Amino acid sequence: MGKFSPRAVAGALKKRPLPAENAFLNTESVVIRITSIRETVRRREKHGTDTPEELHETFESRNSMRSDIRRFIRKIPKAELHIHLEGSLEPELMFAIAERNGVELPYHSVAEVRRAYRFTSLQSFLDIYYEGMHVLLQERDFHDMTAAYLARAHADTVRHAELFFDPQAHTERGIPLETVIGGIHSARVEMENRTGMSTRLIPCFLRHLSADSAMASLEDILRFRDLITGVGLDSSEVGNPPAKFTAVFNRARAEGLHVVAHAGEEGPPEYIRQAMDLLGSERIDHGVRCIGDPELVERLKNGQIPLTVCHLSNVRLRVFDTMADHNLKRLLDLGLRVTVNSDDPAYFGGYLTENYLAAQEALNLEPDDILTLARNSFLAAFLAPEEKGRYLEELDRFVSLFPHTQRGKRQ
Ligand code: ES4
Ligand code: ZN
Repeated sequence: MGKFSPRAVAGALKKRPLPAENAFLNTESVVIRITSIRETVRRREKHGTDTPEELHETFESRNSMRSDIRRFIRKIPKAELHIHLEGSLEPELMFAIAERNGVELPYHSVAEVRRAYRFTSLQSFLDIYYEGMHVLLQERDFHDMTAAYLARAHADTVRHAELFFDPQAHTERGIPLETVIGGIHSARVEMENRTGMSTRLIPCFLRHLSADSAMASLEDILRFRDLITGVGLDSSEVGNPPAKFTAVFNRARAEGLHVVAHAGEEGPPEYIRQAMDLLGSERIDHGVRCIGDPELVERLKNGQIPLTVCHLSNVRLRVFDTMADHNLKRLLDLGLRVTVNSDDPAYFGGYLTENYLAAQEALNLEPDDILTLARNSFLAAFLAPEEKGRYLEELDRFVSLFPHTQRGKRQ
């Protein structure tokens, strides 16, 4: 008997009465409905459908099941650990800011902007991404961009977000770092007060620029040491190995900053090793190309080094041909500490719920996989143990409403 069969779910429900506090989650019928719809769809797929009525019913069932799963995904408490704030700048806001700043964009409409978002590689994206952020001039612009992202994240039940931004992309254009950090920080404080969510800031160094430029940027950043949790490394990966920035990251670690780095997105497994061995990277951003190196996979597993995976991004940047080809589920099944993240949601077509949903659909994730991903997101966060504990307890309370996700409860 499958774990989604009505009998299994009904039996579990009997043993464990559901707390009646959430309008969506508290009814037995919803859980049983997900189960029976899923069974029906599977049976139909196996044995085929014959009448148009049955086909229609299958279609309806699919839609209904999809909306139930979507709701489960949206509601589950989670953390986001890999989001570039500048990559959350939606075309609508880009236009509004451009207008108020008197900046001319090379596009006439939002639709034209979106049409330009067809990428063939990381670099083809980065060229457009750096161009897009040219509208950001005033503190208010950084504030509005950050507030818009955090409101969107809150709607996805993101309880904790660690926010990347690219100081050099702004200071190189003559925008002082206080303008950038001032805007981001005030939005953070406002949204934390309004929603109770927590946030952290992680400025990243642009690896296509020199190590000297990164070191100068670090000194600039250290003027705001109290507002910063860690540092990261992003931009054009191939040809700019982590080794180039060893001295910069030594200095950052000496300041007690956390360290992360993009590695193994387009670059080879060797870059992941360098990120850990030379930079002291505590998490690997992307890291999906580790799969070509079994020894490295073993090391990532044994050390439970978190990978902040962004599969919508990977498919849009052609790291994988299709979502069905993505190795997220494989990495998860190998026991790696995988997390799901949105990277540059305004450019890649989805925030966190869409990312989870895309993986669920293409890779057939079970509820327990979703739970593991959410749990991993808190375990991998740069939070004090008691803060982590608080979020994990909330997750446990959520889980207790779903008897068919027992495996996810304890790891
Ligand atoms: C990025 Cl997807 C990605 N990769 C590397 N650097 C980045 N900066 C913003 N998005
Ligand atoms: Zn990234």
